Amino acid sequence: MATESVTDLREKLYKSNNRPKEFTKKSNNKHKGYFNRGVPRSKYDDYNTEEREEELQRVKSGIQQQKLFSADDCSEIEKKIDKVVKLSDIGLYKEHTVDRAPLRNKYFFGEGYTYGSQLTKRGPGSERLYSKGDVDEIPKWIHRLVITPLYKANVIPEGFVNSAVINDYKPGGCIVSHIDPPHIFERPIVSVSFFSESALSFGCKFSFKPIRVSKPVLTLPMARGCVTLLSGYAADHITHCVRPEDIVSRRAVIILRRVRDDAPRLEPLLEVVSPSRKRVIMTVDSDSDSCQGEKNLSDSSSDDNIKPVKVNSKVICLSEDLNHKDGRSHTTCSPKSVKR
Ligand SMILES: O=C(O)CCC(=O)C(=O)O
Repeated sequence: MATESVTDLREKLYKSNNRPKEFTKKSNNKHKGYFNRGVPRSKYDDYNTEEREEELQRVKSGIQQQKLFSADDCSEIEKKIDKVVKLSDIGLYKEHTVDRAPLRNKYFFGEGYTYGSQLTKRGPGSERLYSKGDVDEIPKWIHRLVITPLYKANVIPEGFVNSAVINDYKPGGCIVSHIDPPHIFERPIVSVSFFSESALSFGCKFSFKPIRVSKPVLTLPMARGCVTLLSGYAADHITHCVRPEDIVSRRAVIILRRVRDDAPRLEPLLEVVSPSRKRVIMTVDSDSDSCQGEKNLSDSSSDDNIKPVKVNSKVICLSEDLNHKDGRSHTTCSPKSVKR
């Protein structure tokens, strides 16, 4: 299949906007919506001026910004971010620490969680924290260079942060509209921007192929070295996003949050080698309340506390038969799994 080499979503936007009329028309008939030239409409587009203004004030009431990090501070932190990228490139982080996408990479420290297409059951409220230890710890430099200055400036209480995420965007990268899951994260949501100025937009609707974003209720500038706090209405009642057109050169953000004590969590996985040399990946059922509504398939197991699982839609329960006649090891995939 011929692939178009497009590394920047802004280029895609430009190309689709400048398609010859006839081609666009024809394509519209054949592939309804694919070459839709109109931006999507959000519910806010139906608001009158007064309603829009009221909405804007509600959003603004939940936003605080402060320029806390100097250009020198930023340079030092940016070097550390580059180091994180290098460590990731040579594979030194745990699997769930790093989430790669073509135009943005995410690095989860302290806590990580399932979201978006990683979810077997999709949608808000389905997000789950990974098991303790499934992502790398918050690097010391994040504590020293970012978190400590924040509590010294009374932005957050000492000990508040237990999750730090670095988003590293290439030009034209984006994050679609979302609300940080309230069952996972306390408020406020704190972020600090690096490398270049960008913007956080509120109340946008996205459409795809080509990517399009509706008119925001608010586009909040995110300057290099600027701290942004979202709480109340801005965090809980309106979505936020980063539009592709607002990342014009490399930008990174460090998002500092507190995971709730009662946030739902996936159970830890254990790899167990049984005496019969069957290799299976199992969970320790340490808290039966965390499996509410799940069909317990461990009944036939000799150990009620362990059961095979399916993670992120992939069957990972393997049975390794080492006794083939040809002497080679064969790995077969057997669907002995339960859905999370
Ligand atoms: O890049 C930003 O400033 C916001 C990112 C964000 O909202 C997220 O990763 O959840």
